[in-house]
Amino acid sequence: MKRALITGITGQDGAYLSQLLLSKGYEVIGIIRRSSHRGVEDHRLRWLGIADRVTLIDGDLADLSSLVRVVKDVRPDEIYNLAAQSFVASSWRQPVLTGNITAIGVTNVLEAMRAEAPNMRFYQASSSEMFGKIQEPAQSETTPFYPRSPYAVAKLYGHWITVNYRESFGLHASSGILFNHESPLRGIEFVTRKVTDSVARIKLGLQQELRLGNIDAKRDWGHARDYVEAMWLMLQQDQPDDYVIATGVSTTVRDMCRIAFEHVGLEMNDHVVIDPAFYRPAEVDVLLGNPAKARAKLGWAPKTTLKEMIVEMVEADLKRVHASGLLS
Ligand code: NAP
Ligand code: G4F
Repeated sequence: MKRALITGITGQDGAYLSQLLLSKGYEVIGIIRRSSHRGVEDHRLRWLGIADRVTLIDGDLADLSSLVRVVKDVRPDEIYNLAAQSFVASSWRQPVLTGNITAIGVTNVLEAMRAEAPNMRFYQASSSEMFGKIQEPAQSETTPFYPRSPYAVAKLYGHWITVNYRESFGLHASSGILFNHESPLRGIEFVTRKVTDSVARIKLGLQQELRLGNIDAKRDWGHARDYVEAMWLMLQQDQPDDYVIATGVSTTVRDMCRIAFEHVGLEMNDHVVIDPAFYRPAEVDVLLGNPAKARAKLGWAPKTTLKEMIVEMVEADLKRVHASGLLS
């Protein structure tokens, strides 16, 4: 039985990756940071019905000693580094924390691995945000980076330190440059989930308006369930490498939002209010990935269209609101 260690197991991707690895017969261990709200952090694992099939161990990406201890105790075959301060908008308000976790945290995990288990395989969660002010119309592994937020700057550090440890120490360390991926388990602060949750509430009469920022921004959106499969495939290759994971289709926030409202028979213009409070100090106007390398070398392709995913998210949020008891 293979053993996987996942940092960020309580997040969206950590939950779907756990589900995938369990289905492949892995033993799954995750790092969970200390909180005074014990018992609620594993809500995504519970949503997927797998909370009692994974083991959670205390640790924090900011604390090298905790990572060394966990790697030494667990001795995993594969480590997936998904933990991060991952919300771009927060990274301007908490730039130092973002750097400490999203950038230096990667070195901490790599150092724990180098010291305790240099033969394990490592996955780094890099991001299309690193392309920022895009230098080519469709971004691939060879497109130059131009980060536009403290988050993207931190991710760029995490990306290059992964490449550096691979080249310096011969580690099997791969980096997935993943474009935006969403699901019913997406955090409520990200735009797709903010939209689908609001659409459900508006449909059920609990809310009237939805306040958004720049709805002309374009993103290449895929489903998290499809994207975690690419993470796993990267670590099954003989040689470590870097891969862009995307759909190759870019859509405006406006059009994504329209799909969600239309699914419940509502007109978005009756409810959406543009609020400058949600504009960012520097915006990434458009992202469009070229996943040709992943298709050719990993045999990976996305399975879910944007429309299918948004409908799944709206339906899940309608169920959640019903179950919350707010309607009674
Ligand atoms: P997410 O839902 O925000 O999950 C982030 C995870 O990191 C959570 O489990 C969180 O724990 C954990 N974490 C945060 N700070 C930590 C710390 N100091 N020590 C240990 N754990 C910590 O993010 P996601 O959407 O699943 O994304 C997974 C990774 O892929 C992230 O690195 C993200 O930046 C990257 N990425 C995401 C996308 C995307 O579109 N989703 C695209 C490209 C790259 P708590 O539950 O305690 O908060
Ligand atoms: O959903 P978002 O917050 O995602 P963003 O900034 O693209 O970052 C996500 O994807 C990255 C991969 O490219 C990840 F690395 C990162 O961790 C995260 O998962 O915003 C998407 C777009 C932006 O252009 C934003 O300005 O939507 C625009 N937007 C418009 N109104 C809004 C809103 N975003 C949010 N969160 N909330 C709004 O009200």
